[in-house]
Amino acid sequence: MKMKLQLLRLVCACVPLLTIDLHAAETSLAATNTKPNILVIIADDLGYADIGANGGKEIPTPHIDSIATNGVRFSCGYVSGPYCSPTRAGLLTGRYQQRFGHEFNPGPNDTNNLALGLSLKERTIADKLTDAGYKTALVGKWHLGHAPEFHPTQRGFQEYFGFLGGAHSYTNALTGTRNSVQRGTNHVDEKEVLTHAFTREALAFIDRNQKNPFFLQLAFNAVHGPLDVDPKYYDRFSHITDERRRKFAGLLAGLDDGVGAVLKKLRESGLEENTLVFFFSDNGGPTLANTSKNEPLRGFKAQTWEGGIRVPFLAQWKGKLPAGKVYQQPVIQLDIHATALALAGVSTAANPKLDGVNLLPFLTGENKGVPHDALYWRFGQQLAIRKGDWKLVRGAGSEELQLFNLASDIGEKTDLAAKEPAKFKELEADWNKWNAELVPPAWGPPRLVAGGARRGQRAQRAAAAASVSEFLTNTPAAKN
Ligand SMILES: [Ca+2]
Repeated sequence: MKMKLQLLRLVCACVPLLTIDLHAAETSLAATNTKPNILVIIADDLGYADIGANGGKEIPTPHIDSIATNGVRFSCGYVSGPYCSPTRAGLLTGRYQQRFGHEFNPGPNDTNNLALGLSLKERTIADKLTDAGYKTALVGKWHLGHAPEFHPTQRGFQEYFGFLGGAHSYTNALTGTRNSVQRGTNHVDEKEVLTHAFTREALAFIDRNQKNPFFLQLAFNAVHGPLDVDPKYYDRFSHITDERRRKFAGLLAGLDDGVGAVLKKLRESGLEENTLVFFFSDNGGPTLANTSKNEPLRGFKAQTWEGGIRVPFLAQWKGKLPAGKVYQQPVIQLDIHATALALAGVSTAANPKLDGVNLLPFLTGENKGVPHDALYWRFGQQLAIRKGDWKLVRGAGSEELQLFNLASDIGEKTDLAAKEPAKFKELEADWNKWNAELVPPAWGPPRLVAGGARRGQRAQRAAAAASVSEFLTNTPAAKN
């Protein structure tokens, strides 16, 4: 751009009549080129230890890991919901989703109630970035409502290619169902393996938007079940004897290759230095259901133990963020919303107040403080607060509030509630104060214990359902 402006100045200096046009040209260039692109890549049900950057060894993830090498790895990157839809509601609004009742999934696939979806009172990041002049697109999973008014194209996304439910086959397009693949609002008969189709669509979107700022939410459904993997990827892992693990490996490798293709596209398009990339998983791994790994964290998806809420979380922005940095202060996916708005020059002062913060000053070292005094969770009867190294939690399968010091006990094994009563009371009071700002869930829990649960899923669904059924007779508002 600098060269173009210099050329324009030179031309205008020679031809005075063009002076007025110079201003217009500069304004136009500034409008089109100064706002960075924002690419948010979401993995589904990917556990903390599933990526090489977080210590995973069995299944190579070189492309996902490259984001950490070229940018920042968040060792304490969290999501505000321990499963799919709540986390996406938090990302899109930048606010704890329990503030507007989005505590549970609105349903799994095409069987859910049409009345349920992301509150129409909330403005999404795509709404806001559209207003700021961005081209916006969602490629992949939505899971924020099936009714026409909840459709991504009604929620700020100018383009949409994906499915509306919470899960989808990779190899069977479910054509003719409410959960079939759509382009815009048109159902399409997708023939390609879904991970590759999403990659293809992301590449095409970037190709179409070389000259204007864009926001792309690339929400892969990998590595969520079903484990109906592309045979070519399944064949890569003949050394893995466990059949389900082998299929999972194929799904993860497909995801990793998709991420690699998109990163390569940015690089080859000359957009790497003008694009902030985030990568995170929408919740921790459901270890029994899909063989994902959360070690050394305790618990799994649908739990407020670390294994349900601490996830792979990476960012890169060539030339703007340090490369190879490990950022250890707790951050949360709500921050992606606030960071994107800051990049786009959108004021965050307007109501409703965001819970996320702009991470850039913390990552560059400009701000030596911490992004959050505390982070909070509520998921039915389960709850948690993390403040500094301390975590107060009532996790799945536990009746009691327990206190852990994550700096010395990342696996949440040694309850310090009795030893540290002052810290316990402090965190309890903080959580109660936050909880008083929330509303009751706008809808009840999904049918977590559904017929036909596959091996491994039954136990996890039962654990989640137990916490949910407790919640129904004992709401947090009543209890606290
Ligand atoms: Ca998920």
